Amino acid sequence: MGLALLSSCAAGRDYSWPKFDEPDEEPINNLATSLYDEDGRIEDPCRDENDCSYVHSVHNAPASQQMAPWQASIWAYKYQRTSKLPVEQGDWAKRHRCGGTLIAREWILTAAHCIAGKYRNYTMTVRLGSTKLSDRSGRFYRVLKKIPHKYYDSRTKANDIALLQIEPAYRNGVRPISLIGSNQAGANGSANIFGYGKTRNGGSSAILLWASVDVWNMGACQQAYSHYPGRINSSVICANGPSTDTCQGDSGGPLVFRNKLLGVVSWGDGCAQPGRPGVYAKVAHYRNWIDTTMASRARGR
Ligand code: 4AZ
Repeated sequence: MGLALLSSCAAGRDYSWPKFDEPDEEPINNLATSLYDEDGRIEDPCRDENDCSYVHSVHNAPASQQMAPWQASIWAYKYQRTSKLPVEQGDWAKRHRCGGTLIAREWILTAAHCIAGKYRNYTMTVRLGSTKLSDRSGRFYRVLKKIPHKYYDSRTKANDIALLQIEPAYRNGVRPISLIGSNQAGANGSANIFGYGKTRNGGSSAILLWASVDVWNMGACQQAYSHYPGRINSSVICANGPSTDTCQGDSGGPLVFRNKLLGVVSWGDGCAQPGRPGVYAKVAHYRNWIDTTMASRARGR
């Protein structure tokens, strides 16, 4: 009887528990899988409370899968070895390069700079269902399409937003996040950041971290970045905390406001520098682009 009740509930809702078995993607032979960052460093910053990451506050914590069921880690690598660096540090290494956010079963929202420029000809795969880079949890999903915003400008970082179409992700613990409504476009107050990016010590984090940040008003942020005229406008949101910020490796990842996606990690002057907040692509501003891009691809165009 209990079971019947359960299944009738499930039938009425779009429950997305695994419909089929999803084996892990086969490891790719002859390819190094690496946890090192560009500088060959990696840390698990929360071994010691005091050296936790930029993505860190007094109540800092490693994030659990439940807290961040939509967090993606974008892994990228080149087939050809292109530098003299040790394999595990070079372009050849298959490793975490950027964050991303699952916004629909087959769509990841990320930053354009994560897939443009030198990353254009990297092979990419998206890891979901995991909060640790170093174990075998979660699963890698194939990237079917990379769609940077048409007007992304690598110099000014304008329109630093992109969509990745992946194999549909139905897996326990993996769930898309809702996008912020335009009525909350001017959200202020505190929001949360998540990522595996650089920490206070300069290395990447092997575990997903989160922290709280405050959303700035646009005028204050324009002043903070007055040396970059025109870059702070209604298409971005600025946020940081007293000692928390996103950093390299967090790019493409989420800024979350009341369980909704508010921003996409884009750029900033350094990391966790007082008076220099992180700059995020504002999801509400790109809502049309996101919706129409997903819809047209879904119709196969
Ligand atoms: C980066 O290099 C980067 N403090 C990302 C975020 C911020 C700075 C740099 C924000 O990808």
